[in-house]
Order: sequence, then structure tokens, then C-alpha cells
Amino acid sequence: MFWQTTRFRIALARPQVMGIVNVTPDSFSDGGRHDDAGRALAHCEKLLAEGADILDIGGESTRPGAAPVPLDEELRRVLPVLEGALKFGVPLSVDTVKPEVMRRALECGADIVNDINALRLPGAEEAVAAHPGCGVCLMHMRGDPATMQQRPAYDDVVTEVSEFLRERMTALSARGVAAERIVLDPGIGFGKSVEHNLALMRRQRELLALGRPLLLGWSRKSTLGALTGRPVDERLAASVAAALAAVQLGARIVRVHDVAATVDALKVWGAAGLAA
Ligand code: HH2
Repeated sequence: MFWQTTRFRIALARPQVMGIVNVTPDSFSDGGRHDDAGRALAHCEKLLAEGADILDIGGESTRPGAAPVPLDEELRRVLPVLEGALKFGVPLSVDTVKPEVMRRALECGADIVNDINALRLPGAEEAVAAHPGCGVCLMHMRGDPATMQQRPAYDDVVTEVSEFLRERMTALSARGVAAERIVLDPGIGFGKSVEHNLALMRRQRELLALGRPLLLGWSRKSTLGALTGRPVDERLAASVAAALAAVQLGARIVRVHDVAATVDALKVWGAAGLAA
């Protein structure tokens, strides 16, 4: 299976590690650490040295209750990092919900649009469809970051997430976006309780029926805190275990903060014949 993106046709035979580059002052686990272009680019280099396959660059925190970032500010954060990172010769993803950020990032040469809102803002589908070949990650979220953790409720979270992702995929196909440009993400922690997230983990294989590669983002998330009783800066082991579980259950891309540990774990997993 492949993921077609702007410059790269990414082979997914080996699970891919997407390293997180948050150019934000307020991300939930690493806010403020890489919030100028120089520091963010140094972080990109570090993640690549650790074995990241893809870099995901974001300028707006999506943590529960996060304040929205104005368009100009998000562009100011993201574009210089994107421009500087093009020279690394790896797939670059831009983590945004804003159509104008998507457009400008794609003009600049971004390979992938990663949208936690699955291209639901007006103009977002058009921004991706107007591009001849960028990749896109469609993620499920219930509500928006300001309100999403206020009593999320589902009859059957796995079925509802699956139906949502199918609907979003169909909407994009109707605009002429080839299926091989699309990957899908159930959106761990986005409008979901601990039980919802764990149901999505246990029944992750059901989402494979959608026929597109799955991307999972468990890294440092609060469900791992609920399972282990650990604060966000002590969730390395839990994050690596969750990434391995996701791969074992069929994910082809994992979005992580701790690239070195995840890459090492996946190498051992692969040697055991478990992540082929
Ligand atoms: N999670 C976060 C942000 N973007 N994108 C995808 N596709 N899947 C995810 O699970 C996902 C995502 C939240 O994590 P992080 O970027 O570390 O935090 P923040 O949103 O506070 O910057």
C-alpha cells in the first residue's frame, strides 16, 4: 500500500513514524519549546536523526480548551519552518484546519495536509482538491477543541467514527481526490472519553474495512495518563506501547513526539515479524 503525496509516494510496507513539530507556545506536552523557526528547524533535524520518516508541522494547539490562533499568526509560525524543512528531502505535513494555511503551505511545497477537522471548514476540501497530488489525513473529531471534552457521547464509537471517515472520504472522492492520496485517523482524544479511546484501540481493526491506511496518534495523550497514573512528561513507555499496539492492529503511520524510542521499538517489532 502507498500514500501518494506531493513529492513522495510513501511505501507503507514498513510502518512510518511521523514526528511532531509543534511551533506553538501552548501545545499540551511540548508547548513553547520550538516556537521560533530556528528552534523548530533544529527540532526537525533532531527528529530526522532519530529516524522520523515524515515531519508534521503545526502552528495551532488542539489541546482541549486551546484558544484559536488567528490566521496571520498561524502562517507566521508555520511557513518559515516549512520552507526551511523542504531541504531535508522528507515528506512534510502541515497540521492545520484552516483552508488558507493549507493553500499557502501547499504553494510553499508541503507534501501532506493533516486536518484534525477532516476538511470540514468551508474551502478546505477545495484547497486539497485544487492541488494535483498532495496527501491528506482525515481525522475524526467530535465538536471542536474548545468544547470537545464536555461529556462526549456515542451509541457505538467505533461505528460512528467509521461512518464519519467514510463520509469524509466520499466527499473528497466526489471532488476528484484519488483514494491513494488519503489516510484516515480515528482521532484519539478528540471528543472521546477514556473508554471511547480504548474501544477504538481494541476494535481498531474494524476501521481497516474503510480500505485506506490508518494513522494513529496516541503519543503522550491523557488516556495513557489515565491508564498509568502518570503526568504528560512521564508517558514515554506508555506512548511507545500504544504505538506498537496501533501498528500490531493495522496502523501504517504513527504520529509521535518521541521518535527515537518509537523507531527502536518498531525495529525490534519488525525483527520479530510483527510489523511487516
Ligand atoms: N493529535 C494532535 C494534533 N494533531 N493529528 C492527527 N492526524 N492525529 C492526532 O491524533 C493528532 C493530530 C494533538 O497532539 P499534539 O500535536 O502533541 O498537541 P497540540 O494539539 O496541543 O499541539
